[in-house]
Amino acid sequence: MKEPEQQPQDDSGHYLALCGGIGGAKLALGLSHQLKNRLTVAVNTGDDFQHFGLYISPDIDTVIYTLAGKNNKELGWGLENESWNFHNAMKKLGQESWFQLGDRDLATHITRTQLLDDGKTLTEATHFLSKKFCIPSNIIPMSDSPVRTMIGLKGSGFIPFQHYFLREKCQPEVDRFKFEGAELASPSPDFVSILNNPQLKGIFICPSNPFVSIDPILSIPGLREKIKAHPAPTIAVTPIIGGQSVKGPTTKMMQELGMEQSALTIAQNYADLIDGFVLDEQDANLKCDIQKLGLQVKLAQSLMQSLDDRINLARSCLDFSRSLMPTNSVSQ
Ligand code: FO1
Repeated sequence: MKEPEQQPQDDSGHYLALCGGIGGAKLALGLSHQLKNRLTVAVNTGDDFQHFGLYISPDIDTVIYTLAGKNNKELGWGLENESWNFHNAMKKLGQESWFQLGDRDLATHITRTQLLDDGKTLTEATHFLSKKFCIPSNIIPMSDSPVRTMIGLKGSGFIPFQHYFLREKCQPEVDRFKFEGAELASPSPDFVSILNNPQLKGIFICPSNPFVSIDPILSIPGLREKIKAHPAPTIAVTPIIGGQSVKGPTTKMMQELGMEQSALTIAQNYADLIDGFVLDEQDANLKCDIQKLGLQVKLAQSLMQSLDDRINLARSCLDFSRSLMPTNSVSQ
């Protein structure tokens, strides 16, 4: 007989996770497993762009596919059991091939583009796709307005995120970032309502790249202040273990920006926003320095290789969050 699923002790209250792509989505999956419809995942849309006339929202796709258990486990992005006939046919026609669109994945982009062309918002399109993938948690874009992450190259100008990330394979040296359109953007409607919901019991910053996954979310006017002022604990989970990013260019960027490549730098980056920091057990030697920033620290096994790892880290985060909740607002 299947073991009954272990539930968090406190089964009321809602939680919010701020999330980028692959690394963040792993924790979002663990949280979704525990919280189901009591979780809202606000996703970075700074990577969004148009390709072959289609609106692509890479981090939303990664979060939807991951929470549906249908992500491509080898690639980390895209759908499982993918085929590449469209991509190969386009290549034969001499089309750009640095950004691969799988045959099954294409259905997502065509559907999203159609919904947007029909006048739906990105929130509505994301909701439609999440429901089709039977996801119980609420996945929302950070904003319905365009905010585009632009990467500043050393000694040169800015290029769009996907050009840096895939076409240039993160090779150029970076020295600044900007989030085009942020000043005119507002948080998506569900983002505003969850932050105004008295049932919101905890906010998590997933282990995503702080510069190009979380900062675009926090660049939306008023959000940082709203999160800061919220009584629910805000907890960041380290994307760095033993001085290395688990995936992606986080530590390469830190080095190019002249920052020490450690979890301590990440904690310093978020210090004015968060109450607690989840540090990998391997980095226990940094605990005191992070506490000196005025933060509570939880040591955890933060490398998420299996589904159990994702669920265990989510449980640690939820326990930590509950322990930081002001006593008079712990839900019954
Ligand atoms: N990542 C890659 O490494 N190569 C690709 O060709 C690629 C295509 C792609 C298509 C749709 C999609 O939703 C995501 C895709 N990604 C691809 C992932 C994505 O570009 C990045 O992982 C994120 O933007 C960074 O979080």
